[in-house]
Amino acid sequence: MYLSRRYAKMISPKRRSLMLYKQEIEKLKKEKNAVIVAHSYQTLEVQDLADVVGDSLELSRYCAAGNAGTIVFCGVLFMAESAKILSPDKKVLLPEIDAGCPMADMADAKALREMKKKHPDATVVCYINSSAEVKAESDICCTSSNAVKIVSSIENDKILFVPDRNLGSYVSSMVPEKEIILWDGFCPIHDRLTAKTVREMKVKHPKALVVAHPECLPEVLAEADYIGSTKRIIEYVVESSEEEFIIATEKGVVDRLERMTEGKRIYLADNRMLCKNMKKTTPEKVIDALRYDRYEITLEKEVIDAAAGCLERMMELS
Ligand code: CIZ
Ligand code: SF4
Repeated sequence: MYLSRRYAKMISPKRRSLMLYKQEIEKLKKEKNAVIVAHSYQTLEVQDLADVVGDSLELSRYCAAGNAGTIVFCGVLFMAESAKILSPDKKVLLPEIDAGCPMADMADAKALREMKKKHPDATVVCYINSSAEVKAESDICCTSSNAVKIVSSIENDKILFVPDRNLGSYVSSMVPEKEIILWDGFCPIHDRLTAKTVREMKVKHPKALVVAHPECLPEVLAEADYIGSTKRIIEYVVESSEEEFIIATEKGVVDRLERMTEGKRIYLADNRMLCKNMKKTTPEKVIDALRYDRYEITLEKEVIDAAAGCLERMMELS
């Protein structure tokens, strides 16, 4: 894309620099045979640079299926690790090395090994929001889209669920016949939303439907009209004939929905539901990732092999 001087003067400096970034990114992508993928919690500016926007599993699957040699993963560390596990021969780059996930950091492999010793007869199910090492110690992975299905399909009635206690307790309410031992982890962004705030929002917007992510507290889920993963939340709101929604998940989903649903009114349940780690990636960092091949995700072969088994068992069942 060439910007004529006259046209360039008519647009805002911010938009102009974004257009120039896009130009340079396209050039670098061709040179490096690269793709850019972005999670729905990324800023719209970053989402606009991506070849595909979605949840962690969709994005990892997209990367594994394509033939790009380099993947720029705009998200947080566990997501880029999952892409590397499923595409070990590709170069996976995380543009911001400090973009971690506090919930994933609440479980480490050593502590999980100790917990497994206490419950040797339990099947270990790990949420995709976990490190590669935790996946390598687990029997099967799940996402918020398929957690109920995965746990239901396990023959064993005793499950150790790691690390999200809120998603785990939601699954437990849906599959009451299983004994589910919960790890004490949580997402600080979803966990800070209270049922009181949701009730206040309902009073302010009495016609709105409450749509919540299962990482929210059980008391919040009790107030919801619909519970689902980011992908399901987006599908539900887009397809619904209703016009007003209170969204209980990270702000990026609200930004995306506002664009996708003209005329619908979309409210974030609590303005504090903003994941700082997800917002660390910027267009400048995406360009630098492509220019300087940074920051490359590397994992030990044994970790990749064991974690791949955990992810592949999930994919066979979903
Ligand atoms: O799996 C994902 O991408 C996350 C973190 C949440 C979701 O519900 O999609
Ligand atoms: Fe982790 Fe929560 Fe941020 Fe998702 S929103 S990356 S679970 S801290």
